Amino acid sequence: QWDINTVDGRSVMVHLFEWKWGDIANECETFLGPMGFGGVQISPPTENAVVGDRPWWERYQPISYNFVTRSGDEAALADMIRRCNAAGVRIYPDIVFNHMTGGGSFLTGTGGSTAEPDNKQYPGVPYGPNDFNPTCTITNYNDPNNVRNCELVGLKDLAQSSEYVRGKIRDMLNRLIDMGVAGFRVDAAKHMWPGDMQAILGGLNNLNTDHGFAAGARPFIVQEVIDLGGEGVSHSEYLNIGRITEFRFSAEIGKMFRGLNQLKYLVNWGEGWGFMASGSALGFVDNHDNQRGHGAGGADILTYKVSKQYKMATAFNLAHTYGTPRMMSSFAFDNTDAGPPKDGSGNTVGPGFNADGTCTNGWVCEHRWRQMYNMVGFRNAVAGTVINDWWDNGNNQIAFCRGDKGFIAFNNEGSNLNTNLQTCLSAGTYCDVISGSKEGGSCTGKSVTVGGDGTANIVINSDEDDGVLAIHVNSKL
Ligand code: AAO
Repeated sequence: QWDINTVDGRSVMVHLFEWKWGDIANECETFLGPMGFGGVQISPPTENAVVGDRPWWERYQPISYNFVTRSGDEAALADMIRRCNAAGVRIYPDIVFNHMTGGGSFLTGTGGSTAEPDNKQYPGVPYGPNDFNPTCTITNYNDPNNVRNCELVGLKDLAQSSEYVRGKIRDMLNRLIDMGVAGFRVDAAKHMWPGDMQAILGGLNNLNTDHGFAAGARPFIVQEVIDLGGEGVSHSEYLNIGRITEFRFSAEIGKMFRGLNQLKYLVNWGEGWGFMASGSALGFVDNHDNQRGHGAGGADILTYKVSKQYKMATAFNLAHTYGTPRMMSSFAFDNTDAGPPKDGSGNTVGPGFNADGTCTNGWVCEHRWRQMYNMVGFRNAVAGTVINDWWDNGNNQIAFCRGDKGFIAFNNEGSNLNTNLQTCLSAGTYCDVISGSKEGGSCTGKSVTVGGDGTANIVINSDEDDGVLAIHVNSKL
């Protein structure tokens, strides 16, 4: 439940937030597979309540366990999972089972199911009043009972202690496993009792061998537990269930590359910073909540809007050994409630693509930025190595090797980096995969010449588009 179950040689998950299933299937075949991505976190597949102006967060208001949302119906979901698996890209649905939708006397869902939240009636599952905890509101994050037995922002709180409720949730997850998913993000895990989650998740099927998973493989689990310390619920209560979102990673990496901390302190990034053990953690720069001020992390979180620092932070995440990394891929927004680009009927309008591969129609597609997808290649190339030959200038210029397979340097200072550094690579000329790509036999960006002693002159000027330089065995010219 800690292994992301990627195919050999791949390791990076990208969250294609609010993408439609058909678009993800195409993306797996034409881009993610060829670029070496390991998997995709998808938005919740279960039917949700339709909310007024179609905010993104309506997806977190389940109305039934039918697989029909603005991303597509069950047939499209199954087709996407099959095509992505065939392209070597795994699928991890975001799953909401802490609660059902709140918000009114009568609501209709994206698949036509109805609900009476005020009466706790959800005939589409079906759930009735006895399947929920008594009504109360989460008001005190220091009180685990309040956090787990009361309603998060008015969302009706399911009683996962009930065998009936556990069975309904387990059946829904098993349907997805049988369709070929590789695991799940468990939404609002902090708001459920670990024992109840264990009871539900322990009963899941093994992954479906028809989709290329090893016999006996268990679904990957990443639990959303926001724990920046000092609250009544600790992430440590969830360590035996699966991985956990390390929110301190997101908060601290944001401060770091915003210049509120010095890069030299990254030397012991990870457990050395008091983070949870690497094997328990999912590391991320931003997520769909904190990129827009929801959840935790505040104003220091880096997003696509601060692109130079964001690319540096992402490159660091992908170059580092701590945790399993997840990359965010967004639609552009100013209004923090705004849902994905839509047509006059409220249907999601998926991305189009420019000649250079970047996205149109209001989609940011960070994962299609050269600096991002080339770091996926870097991470795949250095798999199995450790971090060695750390260098820093005492401030905000750092560099390190990944065994004899890769080398990366960062400059977050107002002055240039221009130094001879040990790259740990064999002699030759390498293409910096940040400023360009290796195409045919040549490099569209900066070239780095490594001498027989492994050293090279590394230059990152402070006025360059990117404050990072990365070379690896597969970028040798
Ligand atoms: C919407 C409306 C509501 C309405 C509701 C029902 O916005 O006004 O009442 O519908 O009709 C998403 C949106 C919500 C939305 C919801 C349902 O974010 O705005 O409500 O869909 O449509 C907590 C949870 C965490 C949750 C996070 C947003 O612990 O699980 O809030 N994230 C997930 C999803 C998220 C989704 C849901 C859960 C619900 O990723 O997209 O909500 O399915 C503290 C606690 C955190 C807590 C935050 C925010 O954090 O520690 O656990 O997160 O507060 O309440 C510093 C502290 C940090 C603190 C933070 C904020 O950073 O260090 O600990 O400040 O105070």
